Parts: sequence; structure tokens; C-alpha cells
Amino acid sequence: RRQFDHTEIEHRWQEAWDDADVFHIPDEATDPTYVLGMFPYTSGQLHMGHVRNYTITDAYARYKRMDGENVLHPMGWDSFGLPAENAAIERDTNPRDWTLSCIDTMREQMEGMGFGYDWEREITTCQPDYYRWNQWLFTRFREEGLVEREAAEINWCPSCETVLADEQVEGDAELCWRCDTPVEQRELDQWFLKITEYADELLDDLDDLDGWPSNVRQMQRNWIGRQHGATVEFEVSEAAASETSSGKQGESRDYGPVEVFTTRLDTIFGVTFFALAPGHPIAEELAAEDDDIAHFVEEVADPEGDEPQGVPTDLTATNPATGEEIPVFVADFVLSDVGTGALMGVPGHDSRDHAFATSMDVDIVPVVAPSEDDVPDVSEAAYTEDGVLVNSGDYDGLDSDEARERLEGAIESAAHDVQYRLRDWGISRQRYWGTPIPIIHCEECGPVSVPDEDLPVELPEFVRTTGNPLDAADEWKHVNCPECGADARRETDTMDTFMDSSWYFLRYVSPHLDDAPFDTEQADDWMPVDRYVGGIEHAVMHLLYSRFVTKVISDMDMLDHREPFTNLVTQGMVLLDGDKMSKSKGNVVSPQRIVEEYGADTARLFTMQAAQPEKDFDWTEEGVKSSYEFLQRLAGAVESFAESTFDGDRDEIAEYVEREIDATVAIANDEFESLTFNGALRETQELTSLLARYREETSPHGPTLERGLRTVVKLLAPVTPHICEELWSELGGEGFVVEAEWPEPESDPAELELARQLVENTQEDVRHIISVADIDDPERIDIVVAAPWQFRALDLARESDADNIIGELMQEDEIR
Ligand code: ANZ
Ligand code: ZN
Repeated sequence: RRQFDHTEIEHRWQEAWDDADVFHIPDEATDPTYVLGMFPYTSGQLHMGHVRNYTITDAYARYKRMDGENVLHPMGWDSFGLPAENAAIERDTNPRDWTLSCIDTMREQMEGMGFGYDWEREITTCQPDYYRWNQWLFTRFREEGLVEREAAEINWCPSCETVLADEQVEGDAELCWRCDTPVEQRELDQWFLKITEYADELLDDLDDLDGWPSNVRQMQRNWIGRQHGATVEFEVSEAAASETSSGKQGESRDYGPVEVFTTRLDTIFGVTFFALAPGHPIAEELAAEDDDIAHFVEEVADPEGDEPQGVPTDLTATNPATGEEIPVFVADFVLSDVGTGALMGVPGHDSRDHAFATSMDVDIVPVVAPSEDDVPDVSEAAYTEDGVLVNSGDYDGLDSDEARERLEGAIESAAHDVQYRLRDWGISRQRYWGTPIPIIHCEECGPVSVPDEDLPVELPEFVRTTGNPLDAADEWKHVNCPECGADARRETDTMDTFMDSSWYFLRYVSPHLDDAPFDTEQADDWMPVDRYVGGIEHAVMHLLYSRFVTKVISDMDMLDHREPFTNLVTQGMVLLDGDKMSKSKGNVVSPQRIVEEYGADTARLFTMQAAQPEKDFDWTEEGVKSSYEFLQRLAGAVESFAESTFDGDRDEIAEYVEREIDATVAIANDEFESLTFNGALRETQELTSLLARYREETSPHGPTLERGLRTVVKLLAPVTPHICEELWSELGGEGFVVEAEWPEPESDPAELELARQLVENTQEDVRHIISVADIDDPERIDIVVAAPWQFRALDLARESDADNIIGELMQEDEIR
């Protein structure tokens, strides 16, 4: 029998919460627990990933609220960006109307899920009252010297007609993250934020972020990619032999000292070739004169290729340690934007150099060995470990560390150097749907910042064109220079939307402020975010940019904190038959249907029950049904309790049940704190079954059962809030369960532990009796073992004619 009508109940309670404003946190509240789910991109509909993400944060926020904390749990919309622009074009509308309609739908779906947000703090990044602060921050960054305009090779998606950040280019095939089109390279003037100036701090502070998963920290470390090493110069000039062959007698060209970066200066005696990246200025100069080199650079070179490839040149380089002349190549495994764009080739000790030298027939010499009398054979493979130097003149016998240090001092051009993989953050996008970069280009004055009082620079009306619609907005584009008044034009690039999301968590603190992006005093008190939950796909970009922007803001004395997120949870995926749900695979389970058919509580319960937050899990209809049935059973139990009359005293059994209630509460507290709701739910469901048996086996509708049921309802309330409100009022609870006091164990923890152990021991005894007495009805075994108050066990055992065993056990006083 269905016990309740979920649709009616859910709507009724959603309205009641709304009317009572229970999720609003006033500005005066101090030191709240800040619980945040990564705000959604406004794609049109909530998907199961959102349901999972926001149920985790909502359950935690509700738990904290019941536990007596002030809770800040806001929601907003990441609503600028290419997908909305493309969707609008597809639907023959404009990005603004499309986005705003998506927001309305998604907000309604969130309300339908019962997520308890403080909607008075809602923020929408595509609204001028938000993006003006992107512009304001850009201007401040520029004043701080953290903005640069540079011509740069950029990733260009020919289909989206936009620049992509490195992070938006995916896989070895270099495909656009949005449309899977192969990405091309182009040179354009771009705006950059100098995140590299914060590379060291961003890296070092990871060590203290112990509330973050270690894999995310490691991904950020790798992304920043700090390497200690040395730069050293090689003299490069045209080889003597080539003068005759090319007929250019007497004009042997000198290219001067060319710098390389190495992490292994200890291997310098083993350098047998020198290599330039195809984009190195010398390689470009050579390509202009030499067809083979031009052909290689333009047609053959493939930096992503598995096999290193290259082309010989007429140049030689002089090894500064040995004075030896070595051949110079242009090679594709040397990257233009890494180090200096040139490298010293040590095939004996570097695997790529080894592969290259083998194909080019270059010498391979061992200069580092495990020990002096164990020189490795490097003809087949490089020896890549540190060790002891050999074949290295005066340096023979030194270990690698010491050799590096001494060589750094001894070689005149050598200098200690640190290199990073991290590049500055290119924020220019040649698209419409983003924050206009607040710059005016003047022929006289150059790029001029739009004065603060002229912010926001609002987007003009959308027009459909092939390129950037802002370029076509003539009236908008032509303005006067704020400095000299001459005719000038606006910057038509918009900002990467990662700018919007790199500080939105600060805006929630004071979302309506109109003279600053956020209130400093309030942010000092309310920040950092205590629990941040979102997808692992944001491990690098969003989380690194947010850390960077927070540090800059802090350096501008606008915030005390230097890290935005203390605790991070990266939630796993909701799969269907082991596959990611996706529109293209047509295997999407719609949250809307689940809510209609089973209710939001069931959807929430199932997603929290299925696995701990970090793990992927499979969506199954059976799982959903069993969550639904559990809630129906619980409702039934409360109903029959509420209808029954009160009798019965605390007895031995009641004491056991009381202990179980306490034990469940103790475990649930820990599990809620660590967001492992599945553990708490398992315990709570077990307690629910125990209470059901307790009611059947004895007939005490007394205080123990009442406490038990109230506890279950409270423990479930963060996860299945609507039905729990209903049951709470049936049990005669006061006010909302969402505002009720979170349960604490009544007995002291040490006693509880002892009691638990006793129970476990008793269970062992009972199992023993069962096995000896040969009880084989599985249902009875379950009852006996799971409800081990002793006399029941004895009764059942006695029934099975095992008197003598029981007698013995009783004599030994093992059971009593
Ligand atoms: C000599 C050497 C000997 C190196 C050796 C390594 C091992 P990893 O390899 O990740 O530690 N390098 C320098 N500039 C480069 C560029 N523009 N493109 C590609 N590779 C470049 O990174 C450091 C090493 O990368 C450097 O140390 C250099 O090769 C190479 F047994 O120098 B090494
Ligand atoms: Zn001017």
C-alpha cells in the first residue's frame, strides 16, 4: 500500500519552507558554515550530475543547520559562454533570452528537488550587476601589473571561431572541448592575466590544503610543473665544411650563444647533439633559406607525435664543458614555449634524446653510472637515473647532485633556473556572450582602461554574424578615448567565462552591493568556503584560477584569506550501465521523470545511498524503487505508531534499543561530517528495521519507540526532507524538522562502545547456539542474530530442542 502522495507532500513543504524563509541567512549572522556546490552552467535542464552534486551540499547544509550552525548555502548561474551563444543561434533566438529561460527552468527544478538555498543571494554572471565586477577586477589587475597584451600563438577552433585556452584543447588529437573540431594555431593580440607570477605560491600552498583530495592537489602540481635546473649557453655557428659545399666561402655565419634549459647539468659531458624547436628564431631564419628545413617545419614536424623527428642543419654548437663541436638539428620534440625553445641532447641519459639520436645516427655516450665500476650499456636504452659521473673529466666520481652544483659554478654561462609548465592565462575570446573587456583602443594613447565610473561596459544587442558580433556593433564600438577624447574603438574581445567563476563565491557574501564586488569585512568573516563540492573536471582550470584570483584580491588588501576553499569534494559520475549519461548516447535518465514518478526525496535518497560522493555509481531503476519502498515503509511505521496507544515501560529490551539508537546517532554524526551519507543511511535504515522488529516482538509503543522513530526522522531529514517534515509533524514534533535539533547520543561514548561490544559478543554466542541447535530457517536466523536481546535468543534456541547446550552456556554464564 502506498502510504503517501509524494507530489502533494513535496509541494506543500517547499511552500512552507519558502513562506517561513528558513534558508535565508541574514548579513548579521556571524561565522557561518559556508557550503557550496559549483554553480551550474545554464544549459537548460538539470541532469543527474547536478542532482547528485546539489543533494550532497544540501544534505550537508541541512545537517549543519540542525546542528545549530549558521549556514550559508547559496546558488547562482554560470551563464556566459559559447554553448549559450551556439544554442541561441541554433534556436534562432539571442543568448540572453535563451539563457534567462534556462535559468527559470533550472531554478524551478531545483526548487522541486527541495534544495534549500538562500535565493535572496542568487547571482547571475551574465547580468550587468555581476559582470561589471569582472570588469572592475580586470581594471584593478591591470593597475597591479597583472594584465598583459601580447601577440601570441593561440589555439583557434575554426568551427566555434574562437580562441581556446590550452586547457580547452583536449587529447593528443588536440580537439576543441566543446565541438571536437581539430584545433589550429593562429597569431593574435591577446589579453593575459599573469598567473605565472603566482606559480610558486599556488604550488607551495597546495601542501597545506589537506582538506583537498590528494589527486586534485597532484593534478595542480603537475599543471604548474615547477622544475629546478640550469640555463647554459652553447656557441652556435655555421659548420666549417658547409662553407665550401654551399659556396659561401669566407662568410661563416656566427649565431652567437644560444641558451638551453636543463634539469641535468650533470650530463653535460654526454651532450652529443643540439636541437632547436621549429619555432626557435634561428630555426625560422634557416627555414627561410633552406627548403628541407622549411619543409620539415611546415609539413613534417608534429610535436604530439610518438617518434621524435628532425632535420639536420649546417650548424654546429660548441659544448661549453668540453669544447667539442656537435651537430645542430631542428627537431619537433623540442617545444617552442618550453624552456628556451632549444635543448642539449644527451642520448645516453634521456629517452627522447636516445630515440632521436638512434634515428639520426648520433653518438650515444654514458656519463652517469650507478657506480664507477658499473658503467651502463646505453646503446639500446638511456640510463635515466642520477648516479656517479664517468667520462666527465675532472668531475668523474662525483654524484649527480654535487656535479650539478659544481658545474653550475664552473661553467661561465651556467645559471640556476626554475622553469614552469604553467603559462599565463589567456582570457581573450572573440565571441559575443561574455564580459566585454573594459578597454578602449586609442591611436594616441594605446589601450586605455575604461574609467570605473563608466562601468559596466554593457553588451550591445546581439546580431548574427560569422565572426565576432561585437566587431559588427559599430555604434557600440566607436567611442571617444577617455584620456584624450580622440576617436577610439572599444576592445571587442570578451573574457573567458572562467573569470566569472573565479570569484563568484565572494559575491554571494554581499550579492547586492553596488560599490564593490563584495564586502571585505563580511568576506573576512564568512570566507573561506568550508565545503566545496563539484566535478573532478574542474580540478585544474576553475580551481586554480579561483585560487589565483583569491590571492591577488588578498594582495590588494580586499580579503584576509589567501585560499578560497578549505575542503573540497570531487563527486563521481552517475552512470547508466557503466556508461556516462550523455545526450549523444541517448541514455539520459531525466531527473524530472524521477521526481514525478517517485518524488524528489526518493531521487535524493537513491543518489546519496548508492555510493560515497567520490565514487561513480550506476543508476538503476530497481535501486530507485527500493529507496521509494523504504520511504513508504517508514511512513507506515510512523503512522501505525501515531495511531497506537501508549503503554509499556523501559525494560531490558528497551535498553538495548536505546543503545542502538545512540550508536546509530554517533555513527551518523561522523558520517555526515565527512559527507559519507551512504554510511549514515545504512545505519539509519538498520535502526529502522530494528524498531520495526521491536514493535512486532514486544508491544511497547512507549518512549523508546518514540525516541527511535524521531531519531530516524531527524537523521533522514537532511537527505529526504519533505517526507521527514510530514512524519515529524505526525510524531508531534514541534516546528519544522529542518529547524529541529540534531540528535546527540544520550549515553556517554565509552559506555556506548562497551555496550556495542557486549552486543557483538552476544551475537557470536547466539550464532553459536544456532549452529549447534541446527536452526536452519534463514528468516529465524536473521531475527535471532540481528535482535540479540538475550531472552529472545534463548527462547528461540530452546524451541529448537537444544536444552543441554543452553544449559551448558548458562552454567558458564556466557549468555546471562
Ligand atoms: C639535458 C638532459 C639530460 C635533460 C637528461 C633531461 C635528462 P623533463 O624531461 O620533464 O625533466 N628540455 C628543455 N627544453 C626543452 C624544450 N623546449 N622542449 C622539450 N624539452 C626540453 O624536463 C626537463 C628537460 O626537458 C631538460 O633537461 C631538457 O632535457 C628538456 F639525462 O637537458 B634535459
Ligand atoms: Zn587617446
